[in-house]
Amino acid sequence: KERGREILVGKIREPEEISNDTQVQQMLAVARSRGIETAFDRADQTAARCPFGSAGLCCRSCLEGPCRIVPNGSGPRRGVCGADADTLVARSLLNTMIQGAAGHAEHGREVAEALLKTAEGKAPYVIRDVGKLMRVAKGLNLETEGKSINEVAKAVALAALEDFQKHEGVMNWIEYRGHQKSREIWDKLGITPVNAHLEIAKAVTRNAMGGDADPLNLLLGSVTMGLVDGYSGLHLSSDLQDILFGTPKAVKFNYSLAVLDEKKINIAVHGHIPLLSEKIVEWAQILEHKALTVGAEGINIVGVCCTGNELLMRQGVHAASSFSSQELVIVTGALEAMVVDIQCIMPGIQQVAECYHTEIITTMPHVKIPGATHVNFEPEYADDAAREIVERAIRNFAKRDQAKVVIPTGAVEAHAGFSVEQICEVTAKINADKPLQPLIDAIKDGTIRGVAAVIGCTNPREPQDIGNVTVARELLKNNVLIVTTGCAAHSLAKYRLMNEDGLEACGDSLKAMLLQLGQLAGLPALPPALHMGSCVDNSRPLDLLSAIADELDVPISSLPAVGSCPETHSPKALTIGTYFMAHGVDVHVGVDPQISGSNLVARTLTGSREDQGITMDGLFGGKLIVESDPVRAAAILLERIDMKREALGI
Ligand code: XCC
Ligand code: SF4
Repeated sequence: KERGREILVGKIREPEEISNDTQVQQMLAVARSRGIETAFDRADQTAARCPFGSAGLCCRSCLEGPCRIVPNGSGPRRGVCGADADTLVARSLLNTMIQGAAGHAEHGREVAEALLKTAEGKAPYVIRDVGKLMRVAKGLNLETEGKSINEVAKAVALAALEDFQKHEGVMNWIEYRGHQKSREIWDKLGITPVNAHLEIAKAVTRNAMGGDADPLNLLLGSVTMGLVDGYSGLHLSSDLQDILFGTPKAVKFNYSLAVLDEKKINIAVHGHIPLLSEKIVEWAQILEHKALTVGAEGINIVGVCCTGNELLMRQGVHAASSFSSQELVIVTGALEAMVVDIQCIMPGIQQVAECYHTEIITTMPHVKIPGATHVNFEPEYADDAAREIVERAIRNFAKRDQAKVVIPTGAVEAHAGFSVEQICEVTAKINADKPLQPLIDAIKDGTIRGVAAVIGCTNPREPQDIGNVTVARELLKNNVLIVTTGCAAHSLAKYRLMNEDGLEACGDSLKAMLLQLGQLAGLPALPPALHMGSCVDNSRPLDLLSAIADELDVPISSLPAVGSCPETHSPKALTIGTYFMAHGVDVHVGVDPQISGSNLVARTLTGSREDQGITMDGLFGGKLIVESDPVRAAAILLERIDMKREALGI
């Protein structure tokens, strides 16, 4: 069997090739010694990837297919229906965008439902940030005068839900948050979304056999998906989650697999939506006394992926793992339950859990895993679900096999919670009337050369953290301010770019600024990488850029700002990237976006405004940069930053 496996598999990577993180290496070795397979092993087993699919040249849109075509070779140049490589690649990209946009839109909608039920007194949540509620309501032009908190919250929730139902006009959240100068371009192109569900349905139908065959038109469809993602997903979710759970403020947390506590009952919360996990934190406190009765010293909640980010941003809950190493949290042998909601949940966690006492608990009716326990989550019964989950974890403690427990040591302390509101609270200590002015001045005089959002995931095929950390360090060295979200933020926390140790990575002027601002914030320094939250919180960097652009009265595309997604695995990251590009922000992707089968598609996305033909850069002022080498990628991003500085005359 082993020999057969070698032939199929090719090269099995050593733990040191898979991750730089010694804890991940250690746990991977433990997993392998126990015969437990993880995503890293499966990435090796499936290393030989289909050349058609990788290039975007495999079409499964109808039952005449699948059609696999070879535009420049000896094989067929068109599918049975006559679709050529440009159409196929543009369609397959749009397919990816639909997945991303739908995922985030559904996240937004679920939070909106929860807010509505809260406002109607049907769900056991409270409005934690009334100030933000009022600001959002005003931004949406809703009446607040003489209304109760719940009345305003209900109006905001209904305005949010309308973004999934409107039959004409423009999404409320675009009217509210969309940057005017970008909006003009979208309106002129006729790509501004009306409502999320309508646009997603339209995109699905245009992508079907016999639908849209024009590659450029399909690419504009992808941009619409970017806007759906950005406004009905990111902005809407961040706004409503801030209203329900509080707008993040500077907070400390620990990062690494070492945050699991051998003496306590450990519960990992994993996925994206904080609706249930916030309740689990609450119930873990309420039921702490029960943990003592089974011989544990308490209950320890740890975060994985973006549910982890949501909890660490607002509650300082420690984070254990990013996406690619999620299974290793179970391999510690000390995890009583892993509770999952939606997105980025590997089905493989169940196989690993079966080697331990860990109970995998799914919670959403549309996200289940065979073999896992399902405790259904509805906002109305959030307390019941959270209570049941915590009680299950407490019961599971007795089944833990202490002989199997291996928890690495040494967690990194990190600072997070940098919402735009928090950043402005700090800079307002320099300029109370215009809180953004100190940042703008620093950008103008070159203290800050540019701003980069290092975002996205970790990917089991890529050496873990290396791309994310290298891009960030290269940019910091050159005085580029880093904001970060998602699993990329986990990488940066792990490598000490979220505490004052990371100052050594910064250029002199950036370092001086972080020290100055840090003191105003009551910290030794602001961390070099400002953690803005989960993936839906990619609304926050855009809000920051929007506000800066407004102050300067320029389009966002004029700002020396870039995005970088060095290690992504997720369609959602491509959709977020497209949303950034639609605002004129260049976006780097470090993994293959599977568009190489069409020169036209690749050129349109990656070409410059000076190039012939239509390009993203020419239309929106931001383009896609595909580069797998993180050092080279950072150099290209710096060039683009300098180009924009020069055009701005700063
Ligand atoms: Fe998923 Fe958001 Fe990517 Fe992490 S960063 S792997 S999308 S959890 Ni969103
Ligand atoms: Fe083949 Fe065209 Fe059908 Fe795609 S839509 S599978 S290219 S016939």
